[in-house]
Amino acid sequence: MNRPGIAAFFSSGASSVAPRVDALFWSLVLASAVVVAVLVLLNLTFLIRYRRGSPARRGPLEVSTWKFEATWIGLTTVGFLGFFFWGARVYLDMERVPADAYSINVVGRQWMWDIRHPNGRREFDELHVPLGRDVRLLLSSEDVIHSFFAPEFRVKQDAVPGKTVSVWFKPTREGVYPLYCTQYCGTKHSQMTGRIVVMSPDAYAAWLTCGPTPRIAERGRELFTKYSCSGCHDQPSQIHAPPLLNVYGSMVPLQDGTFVYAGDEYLRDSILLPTKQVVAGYQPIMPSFQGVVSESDLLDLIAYLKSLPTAASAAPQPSPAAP
Ligand code: HEC
Ligand SMILES: [Cu+2]
Repeated sequence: MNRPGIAAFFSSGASSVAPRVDALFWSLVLASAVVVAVLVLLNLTFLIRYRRGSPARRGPLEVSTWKFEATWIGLTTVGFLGFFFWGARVYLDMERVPADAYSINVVGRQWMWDIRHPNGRREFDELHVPLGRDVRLLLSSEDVIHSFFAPEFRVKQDAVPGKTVSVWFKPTREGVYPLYCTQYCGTKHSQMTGRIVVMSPDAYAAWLTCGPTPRIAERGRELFTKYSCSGCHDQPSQIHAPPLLNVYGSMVPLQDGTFVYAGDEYLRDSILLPTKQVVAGYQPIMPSFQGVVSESDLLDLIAYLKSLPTAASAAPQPSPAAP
């Protein structure tokens, strides 16, 4: 599985975006091949026609060529700009995560992929996903830069310490597919491989509940006390800090008059970089927990914050079983 041959290069992929990426890729290859062929043919023709001693005419041209030149320049410009807009479209669709996507946390660590499903089920170097569902991966790293590469899904994204990035894909074929780390990340980088298992939604729902599911929200609550978040945030408190109910999924007013959507990235930033976005009406007194909480504790803390009554709980995330 981890040794794709030349066949993988021509594989039709296993995600909704794969055929679109492939169509663009092969069209670019074809267009480049046509350009190369034209250039090589013209070169050969001229080499032969104007070789030394040939009787070909070498004087100034007597016919006007501007129409020919304008057409040539015009058509190629429009053609290649077409590729630009086509590529931009595919790229933007890959970048924009659908709002109701199913979120799974993926942490890169020397040298493994540590994966957590919404109910707390955890797995290493293996990622189970439901078929036909928009799956969003919240990627982060605990140490160095890793890169999540799932070629059959046409997904490749760096996992950078200190921030979370989202990628998404929609699996279209059941099966087992390779997963790699494509950023040199130390001695055992080459062994940082895994598998992505695409299952039917029913099988996925069953798989999700059959393993051990630690109560991450409860662990998060303990950590909330351990890191003394509760000292400031639990009401009543001597310190003026926002109560964290109804935060997740809401629009938070900031000191500079703007609003920010409180998703996973915002919660993470609030804990690691509290001064980046200061909530309106509060002083920036919250200490940064960068380097204090581990990536794993951070995910549990976030899980706890998300388990509190939230603005989003009015419109709950669809269950993984629902297609
Ligand atoms: C010294 C008191 C203090 C401690 C300790 C503290 N916070 Fe805060 N926190 C604040 C204050 C004040 C704000 C509002 C100002 C700001 O945004 O920085 C805030 C903002 C937040 C926000 C954004 C809230 C919103 O309404 O958008 C989150 C989330 C958060 N804290 C989580 C935590 C977590 C988790 C911990 C423990 C790891 C923690 N805080 C520890 C004082 C604290
Ligand atoms: Cu790596």
